[in-house]
Amino acid sequence: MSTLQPTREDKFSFGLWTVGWPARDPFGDATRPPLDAVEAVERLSDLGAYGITFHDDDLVPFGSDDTTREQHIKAFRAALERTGLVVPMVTTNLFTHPVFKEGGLTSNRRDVRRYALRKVMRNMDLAAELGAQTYVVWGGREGSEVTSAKDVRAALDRYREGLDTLAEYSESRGYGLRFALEPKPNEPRGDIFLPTVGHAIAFIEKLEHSELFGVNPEVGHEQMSNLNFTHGIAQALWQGKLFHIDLNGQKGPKFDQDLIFGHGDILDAFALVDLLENGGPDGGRAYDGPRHFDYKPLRTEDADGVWASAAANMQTYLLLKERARAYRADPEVQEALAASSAQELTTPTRGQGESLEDLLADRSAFEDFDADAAGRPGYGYVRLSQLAVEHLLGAR
Ligand SMILES: [Mn+2]
Repeated sequence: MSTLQPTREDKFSFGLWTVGWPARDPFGDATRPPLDAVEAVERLSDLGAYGITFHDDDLVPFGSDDTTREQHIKAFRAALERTGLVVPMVTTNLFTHPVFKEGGLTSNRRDVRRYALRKVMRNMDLAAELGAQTYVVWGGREGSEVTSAKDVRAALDRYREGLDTLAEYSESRGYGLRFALEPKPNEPRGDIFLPTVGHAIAFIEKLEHSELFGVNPEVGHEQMSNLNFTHGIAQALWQGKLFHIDLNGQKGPKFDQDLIFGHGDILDAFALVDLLENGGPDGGRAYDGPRHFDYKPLRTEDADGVWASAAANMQTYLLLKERARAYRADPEVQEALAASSAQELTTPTRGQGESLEDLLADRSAFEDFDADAAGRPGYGYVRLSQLAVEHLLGAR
């Protein structure tokens, strides 16, 4: 294995539910014992992570009484203080308990929606107490199997009302949380509302406090829709809406595989890390938030395999970061980029101060333009693509 050592500056974080997944799936029982939250904090810290995140019910089992709840939180907080691990993000489980089988914030039943709101708000208190800045909302049960049974416009009204209420709560308590909506097309519902990054960003514009809302795109979730994840991230960045990111691996449109980051579409993972690390205006980081892994250690693995998989996520990210840097620094890559006119895309299509009438009067733009000649030369993308592959394979 590679010897790249993650540091806190890399900002790697993990969900408690990832390393803690006992590997129960729809067809089989758990293959691993439950993992204590304190052990998760200690092991992740030892491996070089900087943060840990959780759903309310990951940390405190659903239905625990107040005394038990306090004990869990106390032990967790002590482990954080001992290790220096932080909690950058917190989220709510609105999907496991049968009460949410028809949705949380968009359930047809009003009492369920009110209960869901209160469940989120209680956990927001804890999030703020632990210093979290981001609150993720994944509406896994917000959707339907029977399209005709659900008034989607009414559901979106209720979704908006629920999120507006949560933002109002955060503001009224001075928590200063930013909310990140996590899109997913399906699973566990047949169809989930806000299925892609694009749907979520459009929906956010309709919220009262839209400035407090962004997205938390997950690699596999977009790829389940057969979409280009890096394009989705680039648009989220362009719109100022990349509030958080969930890294993992997926092999095309099928069930949510939650593989180790890079263990699905490695070329897209390479492009993604290049964008995140080198895509800023100064060639630096385009996104400075947590590099959060939301994956599942394979069901075939024992406890050693769980920690090996946590390390593998970070190793793969760091290797891709190193490869992306080498790729950018390679003179041949720069030459190929220049040959493909890549830089020219940053030049505005209209000249400075060029009016619409000027554009219409410019005969070189249309009447005298030789479209056939302009259509002849190639862009040399094969060369660029192969250079990326050679860098990825360590051949350069
Ligand atoms: Mn996720």
